[in-house]
Amino acid sequence: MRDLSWSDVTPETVYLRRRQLLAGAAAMSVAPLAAALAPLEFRADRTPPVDEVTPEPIASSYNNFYEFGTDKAAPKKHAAQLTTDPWSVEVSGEVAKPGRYDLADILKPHVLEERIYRLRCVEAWSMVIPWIGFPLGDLLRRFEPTADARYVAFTTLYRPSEMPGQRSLWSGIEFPYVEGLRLDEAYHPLALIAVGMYGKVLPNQNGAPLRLVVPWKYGFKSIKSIVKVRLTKRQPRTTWNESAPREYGFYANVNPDVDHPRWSQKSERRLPSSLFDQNRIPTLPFNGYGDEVARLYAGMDLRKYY
Ligand SMILES: Nc1nc2c(c(=O)[nH]1)N[C@H]1C(S)=C(S)[C@@H](COP(=O)(O)O)O[C@H]1N2
Ligand SMILES: [Mo]
Repeated sequence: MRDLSWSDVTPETVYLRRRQLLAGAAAMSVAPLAAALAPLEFRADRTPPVDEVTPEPIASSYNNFYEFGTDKAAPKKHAAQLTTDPWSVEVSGEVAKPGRYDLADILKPHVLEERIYRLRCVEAWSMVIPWIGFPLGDLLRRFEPTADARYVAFTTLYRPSEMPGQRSLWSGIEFPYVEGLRLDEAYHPLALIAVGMYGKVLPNQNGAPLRLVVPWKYGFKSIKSIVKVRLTKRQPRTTWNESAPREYGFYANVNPDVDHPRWSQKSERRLPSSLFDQNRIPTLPFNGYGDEVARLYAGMDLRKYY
């Protein structure tokens, strides 16, 4: 499965992957997730990747998930203790249908797709991951946002008993982790709610049981282990922007022309990367998704709205 390219994703492999996903869910004893996934159809995505898929062991062991520690190896080490069943998502704000939705109800109507997306961390490393999920917009529409809804805000689980990073005084950010998007960004078909990767249920360290993936933005927008979704009139607060406003903006579109104050954003280390072979490649505007998303920002000064 390592070097899976787009042309390899035939209906059979997609079918196989669905079975693996279900088997994975059963093996991980996430029974409700397995039950919720069982009736789902799988559909292949239309966005062809141009790069090679990152080896799965790297994508599941080199993580940013401050709830489990700031070290890249900490999430894999500690996230096994996270309970992802039962899980529910509280939907509130500018919607006609607020409420607390069980994970199974969240997933039920959606067709899962595999989408191979680049993930570009602001720390200048990147990966290419075959995600499994469905469009965020399809989920939001079910809650019937009102005419006043202009943004969507997300919150990660706050459970210090299972998240050692939330008990630490050293993380540099406040918990719970929060993120947000403008509603038109959220409705863009590339914005994904992911529940799996590499044909399996998401490992806890990658944000189980459900997370956001916004491939044209820096990784920190892709908030993990979501428990709250709120539609708002005003731009919501976001964790990294509050922690260091000069370094991390609300928009966070991948932009090689706007340097991080402490390092360049012109290139990235495509994992696997080592001391001897950094595997450095140029960073593309909007992480390479400019043809699809640049129109969302027409007329905006992207140096000001970084
Ligand atoms: N709740 C939460 N979500 C988070 C983070 C985090 O620390 N906490 N880190 C973000 C950052 S900075 C990145 S680069 C990606 C990393 O995703 P991955 O570990 O699945 O590759 O998750 C993002 N989502
Ligand atoms: Mo990141």
